Amino acid sequence: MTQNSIEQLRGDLLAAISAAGDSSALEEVRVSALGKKGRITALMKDLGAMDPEARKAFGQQVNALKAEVGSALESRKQAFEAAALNARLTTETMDVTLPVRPETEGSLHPISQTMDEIAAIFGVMGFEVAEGPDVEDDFHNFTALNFPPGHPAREMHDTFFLQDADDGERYLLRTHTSPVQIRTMMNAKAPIRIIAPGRTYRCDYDMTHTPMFHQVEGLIIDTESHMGHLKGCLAEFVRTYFGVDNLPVRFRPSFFPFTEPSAEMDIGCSRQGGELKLGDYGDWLEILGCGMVHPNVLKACGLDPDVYQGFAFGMGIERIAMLKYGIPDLRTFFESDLRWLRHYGFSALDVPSVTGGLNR
Ligand code: 2U9
Repeated sequence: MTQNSIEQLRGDLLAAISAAGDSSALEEVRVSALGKKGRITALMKDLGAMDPEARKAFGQQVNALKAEVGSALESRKQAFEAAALNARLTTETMDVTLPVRPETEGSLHPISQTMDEIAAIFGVMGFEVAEGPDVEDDFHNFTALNFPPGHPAREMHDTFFLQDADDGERYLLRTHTSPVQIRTMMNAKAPIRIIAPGRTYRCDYDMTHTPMFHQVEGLIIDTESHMGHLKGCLAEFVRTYFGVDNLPVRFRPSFFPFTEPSAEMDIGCSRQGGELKLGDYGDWLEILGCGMVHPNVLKACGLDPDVYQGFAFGMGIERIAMLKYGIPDLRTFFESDLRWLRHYGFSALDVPSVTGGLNR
């Protein structure tokens, strides 16, 4: 092939590229030039039969042609893509001022709604939400929380253990969200004011227990918080959450390894006629556990119990959701029954807030 015919080919191909009306026409030009049987590809094949001197000079010309045609194809391709995008942008419009359709399909699960409500109430009191892993080790789930070595909760019977790990550590599914507070105490500086909502796991299944359930726990660590603050904080919580201003509360002594003293809190109710009503009716319903953080727990987290103190509490989220929303059966929370979800679900647009309304 001569110099002139390379020039001729160059002119033909560049003209065909400019003349291509759309991307499929452009693709045809590309294949005719650079495809397996393309005209530039054929030139490359000719190189093999040439003597070294001629091959060098001709090879450079063919390579230059290939690069020039390649970049012309690319810029024409980009021009088509930009034109297609512009066409879409002008024809596909969206009116962002339209109101949201009321019949949106999805809804918030009552557990998510209840967690949001809890976070809104404690948020106003200055608590932050803390999270941690579902898979924990023995130290964060038990040892640091002052569980003695033979405590029944540590046994296979109650706890889901994972298969033995290579590092010799015994991993498990957390049986409460307390490890989150342990991790926070070990990593953050006092004062600490957190709630830890999340999934927890226990090897139990009957009318009132599911192997996975949700808890929220709270923790305050500083140098002066005491049982009086705990009572005020939790009374305020239940009155706001249930929307009953005069809801009576009482505290009964109890025992947990991680708190001393420990207590259980009851709220006022009535069970007359088989119907449960919350309020000042003379009867009592247990709602949560609480206490002052045990000195051994403070020590395990590197805090001096002669300087730091604080209170903690814990409650089951399914239980307080069932009470507020009249959901009679715990197991239905996890059945993914669409009719149940439509009935008990919440609109994602009704974001709970203490001032904006928590109780529909
Ligand atoms: C740290 C220190 C103390 C969290 C607490 C309870 C009492 C409690 C149960 C309620 C119902 C769990 O879901 S339930 O079965 N919880 O009664 N929880 S005090 O105390 C802590 C946590 C972490 C570092």
